Amino acid sequence: MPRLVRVAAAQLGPIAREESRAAVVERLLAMLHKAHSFGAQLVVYPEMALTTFFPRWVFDDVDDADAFCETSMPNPDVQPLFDEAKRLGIGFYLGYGELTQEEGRKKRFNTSILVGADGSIIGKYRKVHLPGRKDADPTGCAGNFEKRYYEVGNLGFPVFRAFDGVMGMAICNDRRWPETYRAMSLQGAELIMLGYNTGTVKRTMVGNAQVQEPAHLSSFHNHLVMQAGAYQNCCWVVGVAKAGMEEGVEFMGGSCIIAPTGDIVAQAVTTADEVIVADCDLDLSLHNRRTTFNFEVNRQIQTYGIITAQRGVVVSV
Ligand code: CDV
Repeated sequence: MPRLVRVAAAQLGPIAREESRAAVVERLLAMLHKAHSFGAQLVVYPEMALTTFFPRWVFDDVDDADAFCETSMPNPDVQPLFDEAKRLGIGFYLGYGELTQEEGRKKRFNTSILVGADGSIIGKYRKVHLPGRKDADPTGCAGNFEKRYYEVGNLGFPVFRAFDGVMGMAICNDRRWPETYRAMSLQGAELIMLGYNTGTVKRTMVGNAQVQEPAHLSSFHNHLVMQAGAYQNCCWVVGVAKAGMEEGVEFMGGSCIIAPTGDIVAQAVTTADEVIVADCDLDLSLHNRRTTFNFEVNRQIQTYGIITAQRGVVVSV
């Protein structure tokens, strides 16, 4: 009997700064209903799916970020999503900014949760690989200041037994790091959900000149890293965008569902609210897990120590 999970990727179009949580939740509900009409059992929403992507801005007072974060989950604004998903018997992944008190002080995390079909929170993940800068960028190239507002996630890369398999979560920039997928696949992850907010334009300074990355590369890299992560780790990857022109920044779409073969089996075609679905056979990974990527037989862990022993490159001559 194959372990089939019908998964929906619920891509969001832009969220304006003044758009209320209640209005956004209405949009999430509309997509939940569409996903239900497609027979989905699990819906994956993007990173920071309740508000605009505020870390594009440098607030002089970092505490201005609090207004974009949730102090409890569910809370009255989000409760309708929990209630309706439970009524329909659908689980979901939801990304949001989290504001919490830990170790006697205020902390913010870029967080996602996995909610079961019964409406209970199965697990939480806090983004590990925070991109961007802490301080304003005098060159004007930077468009992401997550390090200014968020702490590095302190929950590791946990996996959760749910939906007849082993589920993992990641958030946006995490998808570019092979360690993300491997840390979860070593715990048996069979399906990794990740939401993202990714600009289509990347600029850097070369000498005194601003240089722009060729336009096609951002969406190429988006799929490249997720397809490689899926294939090398024998797991499904569901990558879901917040897309379109949001507060003057163009976010890429390209939300997709990727099989353990590395194949994209469903892909969004718009940069607006859009639902795509795929039947994810969690047993599809078994062949590779037993052959090429039989970790137990083939990993040479005695040679990998450097990966956790040092952060950056050391060139010895
Ligand atoms: N939200 C993100 O994590 N965005 C990063 C950008 C800044 C590179 C990403 O990896 O898509």
